[in-house]
Amino acid sequence: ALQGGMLFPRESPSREVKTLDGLWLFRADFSENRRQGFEQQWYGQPLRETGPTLDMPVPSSFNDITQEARLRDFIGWVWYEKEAILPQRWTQDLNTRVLLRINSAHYYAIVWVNGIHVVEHEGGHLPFEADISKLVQTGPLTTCRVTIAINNTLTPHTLPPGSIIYKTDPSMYPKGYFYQDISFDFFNYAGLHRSVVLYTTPTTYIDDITVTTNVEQGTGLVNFWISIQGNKHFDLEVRLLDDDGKVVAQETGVQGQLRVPGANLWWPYLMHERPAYLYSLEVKMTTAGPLSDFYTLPVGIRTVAVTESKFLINGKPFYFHGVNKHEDSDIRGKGFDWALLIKDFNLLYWLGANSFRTSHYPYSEEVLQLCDRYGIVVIDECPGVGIVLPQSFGNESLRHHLEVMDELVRRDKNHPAVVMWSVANEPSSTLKPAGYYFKKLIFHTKALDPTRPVTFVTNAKYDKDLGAPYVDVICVNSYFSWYHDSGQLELIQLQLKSQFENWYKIYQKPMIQTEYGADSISGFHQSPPAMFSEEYQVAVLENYHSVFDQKRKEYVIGELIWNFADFMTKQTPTRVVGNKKGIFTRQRQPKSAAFILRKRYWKLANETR
Ligand code: BDP
Repeated sequence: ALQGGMLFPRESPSREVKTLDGLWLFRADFSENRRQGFEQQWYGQPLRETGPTLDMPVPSSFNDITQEARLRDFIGWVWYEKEAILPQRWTQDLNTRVLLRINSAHYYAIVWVNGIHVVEHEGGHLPFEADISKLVQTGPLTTCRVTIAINNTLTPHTLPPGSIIYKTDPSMYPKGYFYQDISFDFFNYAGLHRSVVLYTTPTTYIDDITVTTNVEQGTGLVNFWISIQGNKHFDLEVRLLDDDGKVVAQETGVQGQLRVPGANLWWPYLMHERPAYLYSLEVKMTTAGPLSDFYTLPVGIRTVAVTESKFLINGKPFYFHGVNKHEDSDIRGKGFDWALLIKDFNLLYWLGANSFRTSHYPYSEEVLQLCDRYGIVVIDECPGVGIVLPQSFGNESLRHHLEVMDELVRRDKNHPAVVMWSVANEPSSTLKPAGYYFKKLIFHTKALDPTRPVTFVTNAKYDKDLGAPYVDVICVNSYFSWYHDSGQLELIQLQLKSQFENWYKIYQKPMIQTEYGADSISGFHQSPPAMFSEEYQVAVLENYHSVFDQKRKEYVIGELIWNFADFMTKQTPTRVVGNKKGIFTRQRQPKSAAFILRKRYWKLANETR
C-alpha cells in the first residue's frame, strides 16, 4: 500500500508553489557501461564540473532537442540538474514543509538534493515527491541543487515492458552492441516530461482527500475522507461551494457526507444545458497552535453504472464518440505544453468528440482537470501496453502492475471526468497465465475504487481471451482491411458485425470499439481508394460507421477512432516517419477523415442532447 496522498500541488493561503520549469543542465552518460555518472558521483558536484553538458528544456523529452541521432536513440542514464532558489521563509520557518515533486520522469528516476539521495521512482507517467524540509532548513543557505538521474531502459518487468537485445556476431556488429526492443507502437520518449515543482505545506497538513458521489432523488451526496498528517489534534471544516461561491453544505471531521438538495450534476458536455458543473470542496484544517492548512478540490457530482447493454452516467445512457490520443508532438516529444493542450481541446470541440481514452498511459493531471471542466469523459488507462512476453505475466510484473494501479487511482480518483479504468491495452490475453493475472489486477483495481467500472482493451479472439471474463465493459480493437485482408474494404462490414455478435453472445456486456482506423498520409489521394490515401482512411471509417449505427441500438456503447493525431513510433518498415492513423497530422491539421468524423460526432451529440 502507498504511504500518503498525492494531492495536486495547489496554491492556498497555507501553500506556496514554485515551478522549476525552464532550462536545466543535462548530460547523457555515453560511457560503455553507462555508469560513469555513479562511479564519479555526478550528483555530488555541480554537473558542469563533471564534463560537457547541454541546456535542456523542462518539460520536454530530450530525444528530439538536438541534431544527434545518438541522443535521440540513447539508452541508459541521463542526468538533469537545476539550481533552485528558495524564499527565506521556506528555509527558516520550521513549521513549513518543503516538498520536491516530479510530475513525470520516464522511466526510472533517482533524485538528489545538494548531493543527498532523497527519492527514487519507477514508472514514467505518475508523480512522486520527497519531503526535503530537513535538507533545506539548515542555516542561511537559500539555494539548493536538484540532480535527477533518469534511465529509460525497459525490461520485461517494466510498464510498458521491453527487452534489451544484445548482438554478439563480430562480423555484423561492433563489440557490445545492443538496442532497446519494444512491443508497443509509440516512440519511447524520455526525460522530465512534466513540471518539476517545489511546494510547501504546514507541518500538520491535509495529506489526502477522497471524494465519491451519489444521487438520491435529486439530492447530491458527496462522501469525503480526509487524511491529516502531523499533529494528532486538529479541527476540520469541510464546505461545499457552488459555482457562484455560495456554501451549499458543510460538515466537520475527517469523514462525512455532504447533502446537496437539487444538486447540479456533472454531465458530459452536450448531454445537459448545464454540463460539467463543478462544486468546490474547501477543506480547512486548524490546530490549537498557529498551524492551519487549506486545500480546495473541484468536485463533480455524478454517478456511473454499467448494465448488460448500456453505460449510464447519471442514469442516462452514454454513447462514447471520441478519440484515442497520445502525448506526442514535434520537438518536445511527450513534453507537456499548454499551447498544444488547448489546441487539442479546441480540436476535440470542433470534432464534437465527447470522450477519449488515455492510450496508452496516464496523461498529465492538467489534462484531466480540463476534462472535468469541459465535460469530456475519460477512460483512464495505465501504462500496461505491449504485455506480450510470457515473462511479463510473472509475479514480478504483476506486483509492479498492482502498484501502478495504486498510484494511478490515488492520483485520479477524484476526477468526475474519469468514468472507467483500463488496466492494459492489447496484452497477450490468450496466454495461460493471463487469466490469473487479469483476475488479480481487475479485482485489485475494483477494491481500490468500487465506484468505477474496470476494463482492459483486447484484440484477442473472442473465445480465447482469458481476461475478458473479469471486465465490466468489453473493449475491442480491430483493423479490418488493414493488417489482414489488406485493401479489401468490402469485408469490413461482415467482419465487424461478426466481431460484435461473437463477443456479445459469450459475455452479454456492453462493448466499445476502442480502436479502428487506417494510416493515411496527408495529401495522398487515390480513387478508387488505396491504402495510405486519404480516401482509403475515409472509406474504412464509413464502413465501420454503418455497422456501429446498427449495433449502437443494441449493446455497442462507443466508438473511439485510432488516432486523434499522427504520432512518432520507433523506426520500422511499416511506419512512415511514425504512425499515420491520425485524423489530424502531427501538426494538428485535418485530413479528410476529420471532416467525416466531425459530421458524425455532431450528429450523435445532437441525438443524445
Ligand atoms: C493497436 C495498438 C496501437 C497501435 C495501433 C496501430 O493498440 O497502439 O498504434 O494498433 O497499429 O494494435 O496503428
